[in-house]
Amino acid sequence: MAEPYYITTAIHYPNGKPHIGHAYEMIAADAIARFQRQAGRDVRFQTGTDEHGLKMVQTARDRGVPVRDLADEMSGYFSDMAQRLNISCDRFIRTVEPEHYRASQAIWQAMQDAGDLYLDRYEGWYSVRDEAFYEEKELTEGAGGIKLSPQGTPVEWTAEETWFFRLSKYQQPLLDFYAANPGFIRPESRRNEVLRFVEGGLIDLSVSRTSFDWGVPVPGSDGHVMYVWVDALTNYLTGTGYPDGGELSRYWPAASHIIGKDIVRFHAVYWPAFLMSAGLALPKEVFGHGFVLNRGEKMSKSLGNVADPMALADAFGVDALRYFLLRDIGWGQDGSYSPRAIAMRANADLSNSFGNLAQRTLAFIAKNLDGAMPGAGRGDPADAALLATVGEANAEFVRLFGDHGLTQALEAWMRGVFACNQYIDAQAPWALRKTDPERMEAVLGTLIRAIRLCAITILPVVPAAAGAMLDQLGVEDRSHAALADEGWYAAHAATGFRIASPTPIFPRLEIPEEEPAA
Ligand code: ME8
Repeated sequence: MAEPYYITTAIHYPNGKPHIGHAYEMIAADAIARFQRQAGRDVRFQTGTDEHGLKMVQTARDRGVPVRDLADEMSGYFSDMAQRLNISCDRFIRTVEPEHYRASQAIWQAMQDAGDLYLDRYEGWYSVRDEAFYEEKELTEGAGGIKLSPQGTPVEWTAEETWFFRLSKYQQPLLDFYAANPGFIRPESRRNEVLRFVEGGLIDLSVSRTSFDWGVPVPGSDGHVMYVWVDALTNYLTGTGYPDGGELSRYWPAASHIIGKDIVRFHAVYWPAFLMSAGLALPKEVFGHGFVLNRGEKMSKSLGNVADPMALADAFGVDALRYFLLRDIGWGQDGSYSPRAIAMRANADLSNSFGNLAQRTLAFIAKNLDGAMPGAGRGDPADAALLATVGEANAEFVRLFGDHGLTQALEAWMRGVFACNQYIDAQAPWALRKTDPERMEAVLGTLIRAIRLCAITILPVVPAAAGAMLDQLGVEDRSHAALADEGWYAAHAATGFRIASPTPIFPRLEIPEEEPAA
């Protein structure tokens, strides 16, 4: 049986249309999901929308629409985006689903049965934008004396009777858990932040609200809805059939929660504490990625400086956008994007290097060999040397990508592509056609082998384009195991497969002018 691998993104607030940060998170998680499928794991991949909470209520009020209508409309934009960006999720979850209410009420009940919930009066600071409670000592003062959260969002004083979760009780169990599971919070910098926060002491957490009703009702407590983060985090369990069990329950605990750095505390502190309380297994890993910045500034729906990922996909193509985000924004760090940077990166690596390599080789074979797979010809040590270099580069990709080195993995992959381009220029098969056709066959055969390896390797990042390239080559098995299949070429040639005249896979993009500084 293949090892289950459950990967999730955060579920996104649909209080506005998705921005490039949301696209980034979905794309990265999708690439990892695809990679794990190639590695032979039994992957389950979930994304979705987080539709309750005060922020949704306030946005709906401002727009003068019922909150459910707002949620339905906006959630649709997120699922459309997932489709457009080729996100291979098995489930797009919405927290308004009845099944999710049941799961949230079940975990609540389990925490209550554990004696971890009690009623008390809450008085403290709340940020609607973050949907988070903060302690006085965490706040800073902004312009005009307004108090700001550590995320820089305004906080307001709230006072109401609420349910509390005994978070304080879990301080030591959490610290013990982090110590025993050093890979639980990644990257290292986020782990250190969390350790400092928990070591500083945990106070009990307010987990219900009475001032509005847009949320999951607290079982047996009229007038209370769950604090949005309780229900939001539970989406990961809902997706595995909790509390009923069943076939999907094999996916719990999750292998990886992919989330942004601003919500690490919820995933690495509150979530494992809730799960411990409910007697459930803890996820294996929480990865806090960095932020996509627009000219060095944070983007958010509330700030209104968002980039529309759909427009970028239309302008440059989905695969160019996917490749850029994973290649140019160091995985785990913040990074900036601009339309110009996307086009430059896509042209340099995809069109001019990889695409051009494949196009030149396949078109030449289609034209001069009538598409037949080149024969063995006359080999040369340069051929084996190229295949060794490409093999190592791709093996390095697999090693790095499997351990969250996404950006470095792409650099390693490019080294293989670069070696192919050097080889094709040095061997110049077009010249050999007249002078040494036997040698030409060996060169072209070597290139086909190398291109196949590079295309299989890069498939999780640019699935449509690399998939089309593998179609042109007639490659069926696209798994990691296929990378080690030395017999593929001979077996494929023996089928009589012919390469058709190829259409370019990575169009060269027009480079936009740099936009003037704002
Ligand atoms: O936090 N760059 O939802 P959200 C990269 N509903 N990632 C970004 C980003 C940016 N500029 N802006 C946001 C929520 N993100 C909750 C999550 S999970 C149980 C509930 C990331 O719509 C952000 O870090 O505000 C988060 O991981 C995700 O997008 C959704 O953010």
